[in-house]
Amino acid sequence: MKKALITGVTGQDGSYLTEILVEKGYEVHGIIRRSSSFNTARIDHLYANKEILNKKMFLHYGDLVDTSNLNRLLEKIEPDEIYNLAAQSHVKVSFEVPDYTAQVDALGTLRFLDAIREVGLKKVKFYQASTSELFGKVQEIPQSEKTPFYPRSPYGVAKLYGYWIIVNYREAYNIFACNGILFNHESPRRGETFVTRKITRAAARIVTGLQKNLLLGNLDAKRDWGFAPEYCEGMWRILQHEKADDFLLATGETHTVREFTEKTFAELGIEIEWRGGAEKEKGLIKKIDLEKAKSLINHSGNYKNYHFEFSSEVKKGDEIVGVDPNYYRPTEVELLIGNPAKAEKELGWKAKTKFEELVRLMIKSDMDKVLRRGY
Ligand code: NAP
Ligand code: F7E
Repeated sequence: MKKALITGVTGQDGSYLTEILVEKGYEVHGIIRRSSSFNTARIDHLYANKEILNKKMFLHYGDLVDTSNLNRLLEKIEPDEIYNLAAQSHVKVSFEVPDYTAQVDALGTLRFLDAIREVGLKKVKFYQASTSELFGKVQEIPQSEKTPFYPRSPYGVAKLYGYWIIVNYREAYNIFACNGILFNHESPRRGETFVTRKITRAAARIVTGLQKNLLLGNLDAKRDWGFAPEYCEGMWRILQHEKADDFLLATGETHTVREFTEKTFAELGIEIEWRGGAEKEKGLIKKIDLEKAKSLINHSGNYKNYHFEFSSEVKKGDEIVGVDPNYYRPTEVELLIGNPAKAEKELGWKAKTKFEELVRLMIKSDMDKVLRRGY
């Protein structure tokens, strides 16, 4: 039985990767942080499963800023594969906490690589969660593994250090260390402050009367959005490649935040009309089609005979989207679109879920949560 160690196991990707590796027969060890409130919601279903907890999945307290803790865990677990997913992962927040972001995202990677050397794990394979944010102010369209980097945030710069320290330790010490340069990947488990989930969650709350409107920042930023579980499977494939190397995972399509918003509301039968510009721009309800919303909800199978109605507060002409400049970033990444040709050819990996399907599965999940739990 192979042993994997995952940092960031409580995050979006960590939770999917744990499921994938358990399914493949791995013994999975996850590092969790101490928190003043519960932070294990994404892995609670695994935790509650008696066949999995302490049989196939083991949890350990730790933190990427604690060197002695990492050394002890590596000595105790002796993993075959390490997936370093832990990070202060929010780009906007990294402008507020740049030092901490560097401590975790840059030096955390170094601490881990050094712990591998210290403990003498010669055969271990190491996956580093690198990111399309390395491309920042893009030097080429679309971006590939060969495109020069130009990060635009403390997060991007910290991850750039992580990227290069992986390459350096691979070359200097022959460690099997790989970068996965992953473009944005989303899911129903995406954190609620990232834009996709913020939109689908707000839309579900607006049509049910729990929230009045949705305030966003830059509506015209473009992203290459894929589906997270597919990208986590790609991480595993990267470590199974015969030679340690760096790979880019993306869909090859790009869409604006505005399109994501329009598509989300369209799934609920709401057509948006945009008025005004820049900070004064507003999204108003142009048309409402209740049957469309009903078909989305009933399609999930959970609400076959459920009589869904829009909240009485939702009417034609309502301003349901607005712009709040507080969500702008001091330096923005305007356009990302990846070329995944190398991963497709050498790993046989391909993004299957494209934009429309991604939006649909996320809004369906948030409608389900609102109707089931009323959150
Ligand atoms: P996420 O949901 O924000 O999860 C981050 C994880 O890191 C959480 O488990 C968090 O723990 C943990 N963490 C944060 N600081 C830590 C520290 N000091 N020590 C130990 N653990 C710490 O992120 P994600 O979307 O799953 O992304 C996974 C990784 O891929 C991250 O490194 C991210 O930067 C990178 N990435 C993500 C994307 C994307 O589109 N999702 C794309 C490219 C790269 P808590 O649960 O306790 O907060
Ligand atoms: O922003 C714009 C925002 O925060 C996407 C992380 O997983 O992917 C993620 O980073 C775009 C940006 O993701 C709001 O300005 C508009 O242009 O969802 P996001 P991100 O910054 O792309 C990369 C690959 C990672 O590596 C990161 O870890 O949307 N935007 N209005 C907004 N963004 C947010 N969060 N909130 C808004 O209200």
